[in-house]
Amino acid sequence: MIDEQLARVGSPGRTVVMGVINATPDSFSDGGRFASIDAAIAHGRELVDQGADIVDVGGESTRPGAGRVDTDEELRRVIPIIAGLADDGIPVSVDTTRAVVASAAVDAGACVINDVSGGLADSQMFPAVAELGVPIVLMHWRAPSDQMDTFTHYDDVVADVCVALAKRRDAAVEAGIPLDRIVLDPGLGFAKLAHHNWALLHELPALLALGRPVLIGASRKRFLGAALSDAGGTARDVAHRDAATHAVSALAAANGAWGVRVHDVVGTLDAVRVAQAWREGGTW
Ligand code: PMM
Repeated sequence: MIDEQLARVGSPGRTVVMGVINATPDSFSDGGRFASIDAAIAHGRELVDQGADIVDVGGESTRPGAGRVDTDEELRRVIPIIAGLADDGIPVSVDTTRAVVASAAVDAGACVINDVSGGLADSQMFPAVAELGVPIVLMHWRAPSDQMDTFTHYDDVVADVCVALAKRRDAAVEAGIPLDRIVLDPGLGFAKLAHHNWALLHELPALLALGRPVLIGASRKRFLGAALSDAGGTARDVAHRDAATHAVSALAAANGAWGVRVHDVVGTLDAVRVAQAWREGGTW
């Protein structure tokens, strides 16, 4: 079952396309904060014009090795962008591991919390989200970004991730978040080597068997670059990974993913629409 609020985002009759807005220092490096906020809001509108169902706004980089930003800075980065997009009626999720940021984001108009730590980074996250009454994405996470590359040992990555996600799902329910407001995400690239990511994609049905919608975030990630290495073994650079991202989105959609989190919406929307037509097999 899908909660009414999640259904607002999540029932376009195909896999949901979540467009990414990273309000991180790189995006603030040119021309000052206000210009960047305006640019981020404009980019969010563009993603929706291109067909994104929801825009995910994050103010803290989660790339491997990244350090933390303080709470006030995270709030300064994301809240004006969320408010600007929500004022336009755009569904917005906030990519945060902090309960206070989640609460401020919902006050500013966000309608989904995307917590890459699955509630582990902040013990107040689940109680806050239970109170806020919004859906939450629980991603598989083992350690903060500056440590996660040392947490890549799994006995059986698919089984281990499923068990860990089931625990987070149950802990969220225990804290008062209704089961039908929970989305699960295997956390591709988070404390995972390339072969772990592929195993998780290959075994998407095992994740779906946890009984909740599944979000897949593969967009432009390192493991795609590695899969597209040239004859000399050099990985494909990040600027040329969108076709691979589209392929993953199509396959994820064809295999039952609820949503895909991507930077490039245009090609992704085509991919998930093709997957949907394929799944339906001409029965419309
Ligand atoms: N990946 C990143 C950030 N947030 N959220 C979810 N739910 N799933 C993900 O896979 C995910 C995420 C890191 O990717 P980026 O730096 O390219 O945004």
